[in-house]
Amino acid sequence: MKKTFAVVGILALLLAGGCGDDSVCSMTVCPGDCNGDGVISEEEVDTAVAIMGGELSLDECQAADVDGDGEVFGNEISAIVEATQWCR
Ligand SMILES: [Ca+2]
Ligand SMILES: [Ca+2]
Repeated sequence: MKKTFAVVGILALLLAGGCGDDSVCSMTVCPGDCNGDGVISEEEVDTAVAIMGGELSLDECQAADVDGDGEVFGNEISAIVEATQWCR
């Protein structure tokens, strides 16, 4: 049983683009999709990076905070950038 779960987990990671075992990479919705249209635009990636850098407030794009802890970190940017591959 446990082995089955492990295989499913590995497959899910491969499908997600090999994001590692980070929790933010297991999102099923598009992380960083500020306007919720199902597509992550370059602009939305830029917005997420700007929020991480403190140039913009998280209010500009709540979706950039993938794990919902109130801050945007590099791993979340990575998850958003990877998600641009399948959220489009
Ligand atoms: Ca969008
Ligand atoms: Ca966060």
